[in-house]
Amino acid sequence: MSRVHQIETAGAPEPNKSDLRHDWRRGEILELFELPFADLIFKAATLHRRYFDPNEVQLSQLLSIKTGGCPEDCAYCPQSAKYKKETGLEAEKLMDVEKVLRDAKKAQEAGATRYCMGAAWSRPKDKDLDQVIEMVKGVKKMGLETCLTLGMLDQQQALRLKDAGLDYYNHNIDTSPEYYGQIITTRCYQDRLDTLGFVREAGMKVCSGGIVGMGEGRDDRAGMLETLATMEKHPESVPINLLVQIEGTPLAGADELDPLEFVRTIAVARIVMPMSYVRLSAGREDMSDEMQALCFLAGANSIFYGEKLLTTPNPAGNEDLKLFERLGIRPKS
Ligand code: SAM
Ligand code: DTB
Ligand code: SF4
Repeated sequence: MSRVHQIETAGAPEPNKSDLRHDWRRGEILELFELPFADLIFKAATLHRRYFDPNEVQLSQLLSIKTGGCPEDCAYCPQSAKYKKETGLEAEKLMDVEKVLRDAKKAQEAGATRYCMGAAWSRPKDKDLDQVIEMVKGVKKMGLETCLTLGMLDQQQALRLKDAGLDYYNHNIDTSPEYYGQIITTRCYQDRLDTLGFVREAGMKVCSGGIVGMGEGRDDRAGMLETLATMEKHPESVPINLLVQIEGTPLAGADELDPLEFVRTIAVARIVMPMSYVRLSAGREDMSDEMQALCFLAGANSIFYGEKLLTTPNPAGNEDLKLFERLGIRPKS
């Protein structure tokens, strides 16, 4: 390793108290959003390299193990049964364990280190959890990190998943508490926080973030980050999704977010949660290489990898690797 590289990334592994805060106020977060762009990116990049190698990006691959037919009404989601007539998305049953394991193996061979399995459920039934646990065990045996996103959990279910060896549970808060009611009416913000509490108490790592570009204001983007950054322990993984607009869902046709505002959101997430992985999540198909490069500069250090998210396309793996090469980024091993 060159001396220059050592100096640049020789960050203190121990958290500095003034960096790692849990008492962020909305106004302070908004002040970060309002900084001149260069100042904001510099601040975020400085923290990024204090705690991470800025030239390393973690790769997570997703699979929808149970698609469509969901009873919730999330306005962005093509998998809600409520918009089925408009989206034409057919509900499928839970996938076979073997098929999931074959896909996980391919993801690993392509370079992913974490495998995330998602189900279009409001909450899993205990019977379904038996089959999902077999998937987790099989994927873990391959040496991949495991992540599930199955909707709300109760305390017992969280403990069962922990016992099965699950590493991460993903459950997004999606937006600010104030804007949430505009997006979902079938469950409330507190339900989400309760599930995250059970996941944390059970001893699993938390993956939680949200979506921007849903017509929310900057105050809501700040409010979403405030909720995450004031948790007793920050989520280890923070996915920031740019809305993928899907024909037939209520959010199709929403005003597009200024790409630089998206980059600002990534930078602010990096600043308020300096030790978390900030994932550039859904929406990369609509981002230029230059926009993604700015996001990495602003502190994003994880992506969804592989040509499909849950139901929508994602850039092909070789395209991502080409971009990494141009930027001197290495996939995290
Ligand atoms: N049903 C479970 C739940 O909602 O918790 C798990 C699967 S759900 C599809 C996982 C997350 O995907 C949602 O919380 C949301 O943040 C994200 N998501 C869904 N549709 C999206 C879209 N069209 N654009 C961006 N993100 C989306
Ligand atoms: C997350 O924050 N984003 C992912 C994952 N966690 C489950 C899902 C994105 C879904 C995008 C729309 C689709 O493919 O259906
Ligand atoms: Fe269901 Fe999850 Fe889609 Fe909401 S985001 S409709 S809970 S699959």
